[in-house]
Amino acid sequence: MTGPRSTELLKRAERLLPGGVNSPVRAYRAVGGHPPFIASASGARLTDADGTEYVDYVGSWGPAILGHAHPKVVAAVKAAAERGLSFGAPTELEVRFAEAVIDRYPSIEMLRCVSSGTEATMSALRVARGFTGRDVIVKFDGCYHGHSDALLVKAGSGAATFGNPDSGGVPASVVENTATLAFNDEAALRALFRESGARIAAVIVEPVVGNMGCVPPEPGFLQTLRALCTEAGALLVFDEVMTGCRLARGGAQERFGIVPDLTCLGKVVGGGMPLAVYGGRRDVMTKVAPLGPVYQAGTLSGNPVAVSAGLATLAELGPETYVLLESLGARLEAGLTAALKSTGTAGCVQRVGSMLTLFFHPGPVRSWGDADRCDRERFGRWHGGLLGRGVYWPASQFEAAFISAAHTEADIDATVKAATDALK
Ligand code: HOZ
Repeated sequence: MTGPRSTELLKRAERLLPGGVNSPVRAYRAVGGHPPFIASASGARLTDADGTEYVDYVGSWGPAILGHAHPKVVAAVKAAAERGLSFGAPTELEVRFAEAVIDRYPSIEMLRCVSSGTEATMSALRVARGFTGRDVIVKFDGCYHGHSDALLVKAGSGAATFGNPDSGGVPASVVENTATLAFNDEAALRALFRESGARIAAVIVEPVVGNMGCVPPEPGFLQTLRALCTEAGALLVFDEVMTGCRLARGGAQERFGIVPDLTCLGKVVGGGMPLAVYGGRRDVMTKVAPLGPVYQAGTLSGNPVAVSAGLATLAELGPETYVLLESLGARLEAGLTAALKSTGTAGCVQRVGSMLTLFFHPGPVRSWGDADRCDRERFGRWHGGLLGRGVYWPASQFEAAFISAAHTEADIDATVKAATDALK
């Protein structure tokens, strides 16, 4: 039950905003109940408009890796804001930010800042098409790469949550060059490359899927993908908007030892501000205007306040942060797995580092075909039980939960207790 102030705000919001929200996964229609309206956040905790406090596992859908309102990030943002909010001109901060990203991602030789993950993936694919002179892009069912037209095909995240994996309003002609495959299906991948490899501009993939819940790649899958792309002259695009700087300092590509041609980053690199990145091989990125013919632009791209938040966040993410995130993640995974067992619930917990999902499916969940068979109704009841016990969990079976460096072992243990009680 949300409090009276959130309920009143939702009523006002529903008259003004579709579903009362500015992004569909924030609405609680897939889980029942109403979303609490958030008034403030600090560390691992959110406080809603009624003063109720929650331990947060959404983390703004990924950016809050240090916890909310980290003092150093807030100080950097304040200092930047006092120097001016936006110039629409180059700044030293952008150069330092690009250096910081490239230092973490050896596969990125040049990058462009944009304002959202959607822009990053859309632009990366435009560059891939411009570079290769080919039209076909390949994505995997249940992966979500933002809401640009060509990528809203068999999409995960909110699109899957609300039953619109192929969105309305997208002309068939726009998606006729988007091919889709099941994630982790190596045989289908090989077959597609055998038939159409010479027509493929790029394959875009979440190396660890977060947008159908957390689904890791099976051993060898990413390696096969890399080899097939290289052989066919197609570009491999890693969408690391969720995994970037989260699963390791250099993201999933460092963790799995794969070198993509292009990478998309967002969320963590923006430190909670609207900032994302696409970048990669120099010979590919020099096709971007003004060096090359592929056009892409943005008034707020590389915004100084956003870049300051990103730089301050990256500076705080040392090796010890990843050790901490791994151990907190393992603790939550073990606790939730025990909760499923002790309550006799058919479910499984899948985790990579600090990304995790409890699926109401006996598991393993290897692809969208598996995820789609989860017990959504059971997830909704569990979600409501968590919320009532002060745990703010993603309001969709098909979104990963995130742990931050501000969570403590005591938070995790209290969450496991709440999760167990909510399963009973
Ligand atoms: N892109 C985020 C991860 N699925 C969700 C945020 C949103 O769509 O609002």
